[in-house]
Amino acid sequence: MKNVVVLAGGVGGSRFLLGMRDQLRAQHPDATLTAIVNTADDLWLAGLRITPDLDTVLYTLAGLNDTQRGWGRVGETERVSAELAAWGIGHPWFTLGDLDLSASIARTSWLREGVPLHEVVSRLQARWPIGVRLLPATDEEAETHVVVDDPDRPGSELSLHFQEWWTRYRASLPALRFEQLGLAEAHPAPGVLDALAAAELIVLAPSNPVVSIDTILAIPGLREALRASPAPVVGVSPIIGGAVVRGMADACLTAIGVATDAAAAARHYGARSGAASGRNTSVGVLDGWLVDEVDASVAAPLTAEGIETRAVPLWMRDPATSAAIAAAALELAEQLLRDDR
Ligand code: FO1
Repeated sequence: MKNVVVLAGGVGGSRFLLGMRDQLRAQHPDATLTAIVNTADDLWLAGLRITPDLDTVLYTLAGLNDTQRGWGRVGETERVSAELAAWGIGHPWFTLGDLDLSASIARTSWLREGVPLHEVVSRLQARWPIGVRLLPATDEEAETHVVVDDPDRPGSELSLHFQEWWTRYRASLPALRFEQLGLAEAHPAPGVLDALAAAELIVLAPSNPVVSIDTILAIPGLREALRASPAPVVGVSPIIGGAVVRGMADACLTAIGVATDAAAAARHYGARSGAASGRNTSVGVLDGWLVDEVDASVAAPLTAEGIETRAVPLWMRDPATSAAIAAAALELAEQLLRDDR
């Protein structure tokens, strides 16, 4: 297994990437690991382009992330943020630390010079030997907005940027639908299609299926590239025992009519081939699926539908458990290749 490509969002994706990196270093030292990271959480704030999932992945792989807060840099201060707040710049519900701001200032400075996002990411990550090639899903802006009933004007709809829906309202306003503004004009970032074509394993990290993974697959050409890839596509359930591991995936899944359980998430991604039933056979991407042992009962039915499913411990408590999940994904991929799926 030499070329592994992981589609990932923020925190869950970062932890999984740590495990996959460790596992490949141990088992396949000549392997390359590429992360295609969600950019639909991104936003303009205080004149700066903020890219939360890319930053979370970069900081985590560099060992600089704040594990307590779940975002930003460890050892952070908020002197600039306090000054901006005094002038009413930015949002009180979206805190940017000083070190974190420096990355956004550098990013915005390059973007204003015409440097595309994938090159900005390459420059930012060059400071730390993280051992993973980071690619934004797209260089273009395709931000997730969440349409809700306007709490101040009953009967009318309000479109919120995902970050406001999540960090200000904690996803408490039921989402009527999700929209990715600018999606039709977006293209896979340079390197993304080549990485998928050269992959020997593609993994959907245990990130939010709706606002982190679907938002990557929705970019024109991305889903087709997965379906056309010769590599097995293995997903890791972000739902354990009917509950999300963290974040707001349950609120998101409910909003699109998908049950918050390990089987429904797999069927949402759909089987790429095999005796699949249900609505997703024409757009399905999955060959394999990992569920936690508490969800072992869904393995047989999903396998019968064309999604080879295994039950393994899925709680990423520490680097060792994350590496074990990565090992399980690699083993499942080997089996799928043997079965020539
Ligand atoms: N999440 C919060 O809940 N509150 C915040 O104030 C906040 C600030 C923030 C700043 C930079 C950044 O990269 C991420 C930040 N996040 C914050 C987390 C962010 O909402 C998540 O990383 C993802 O976008 C959602 O999973």
